[in-house]
Amino acid sequence: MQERLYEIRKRAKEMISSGESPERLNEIKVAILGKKGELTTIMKSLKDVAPEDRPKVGQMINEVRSEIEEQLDEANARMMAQLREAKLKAEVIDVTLPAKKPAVGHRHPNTIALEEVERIFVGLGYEVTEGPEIEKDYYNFEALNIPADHPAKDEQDTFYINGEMLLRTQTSSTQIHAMEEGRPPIRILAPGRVFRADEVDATHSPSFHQIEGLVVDKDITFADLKGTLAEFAKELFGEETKVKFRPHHFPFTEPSAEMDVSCFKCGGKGCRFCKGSGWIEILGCGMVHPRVLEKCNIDPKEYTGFAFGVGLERIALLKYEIDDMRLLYENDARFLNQF
Ligand code: 2U9
Repeated sequence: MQERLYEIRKRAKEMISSGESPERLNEIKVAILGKKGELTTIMKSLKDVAPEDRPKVGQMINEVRSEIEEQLDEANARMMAQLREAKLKAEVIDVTLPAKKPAVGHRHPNTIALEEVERIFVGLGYEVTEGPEIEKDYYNFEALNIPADHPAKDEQDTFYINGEMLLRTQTSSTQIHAMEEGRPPIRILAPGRVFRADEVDATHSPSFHQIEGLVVDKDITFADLKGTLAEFAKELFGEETKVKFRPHHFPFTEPSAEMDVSCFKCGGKGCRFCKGSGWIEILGCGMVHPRVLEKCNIDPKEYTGFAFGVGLERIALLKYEIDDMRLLYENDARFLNQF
């Protein structure tokens, strides 16, 4: 019996040391220590051993069992550690590998131009205000001294929602709200989307953006308008930029003018960019019409003001030398990624 025991111990040792997986170890355990295992069978045959030898043989069987159990546990722990190590190795991240470049978005040229204009006027003490895109006829036309028979009011030019409501055609309506709500001194910039029933082409779109400005205070004169807009042009197009005012007509300003800037491409000599004239038309402006002030309960004898309006897309097209406005609306990444 002793010999059989030693034989089992020897074989168990060999099997355990050559067992290649936790599953195989379990099979070995069942085959030797399990209910029908070899060692259990020996234990059962203890009754055939002479009574005086039984304690010694029993102790021997138990020792062999403990020894095998210990070896199984050790082998199991060793295997688990190896598996853990292999798993960690497989999961290792090489932090020295070059990273993938994330796709970074770009600011739209309109946004860049708007932020630039806002920066200039905020620097001059203006506040940026926004208003609704759907307006009452009153705020878009009547309060701005645009008469009922003015061509701009035609359905060919304006998107009406019903008899009273429309999509604003200029952001001036925002400034009427500001004048109704606040008192002078007023110094505001009103950027926003406007709508006109225009056909799409390289320079027109039914929806575009304007930036308008308004200053109302005591003793505001045309000289303030000229000084402010000359400063704006220098900041936007460069210190050497000259400005020129040409008389014009708007219902909401009197007198009114259009402002040209000296061509920033040729410095005023004349080139393809300025169509040979040396000048580029940039904005409309004027002294706020007394009737507009009156409508907002501001006494035109006490207060005067100036206003201007500029197309945001026009600034973006000029500044970034883009020759077709449609490019600004198509959101083609190949175009936008250049900014
Ligand atoms: C109030 C009173 C007067 C805003 C002004 C212009 C001249 C002008 C155009 C420029 C290109 C519109 O986008 S565009 O087509 N705008 O020429 N806008 S004066 O005058 C105002 C504004 C608010 C209360």
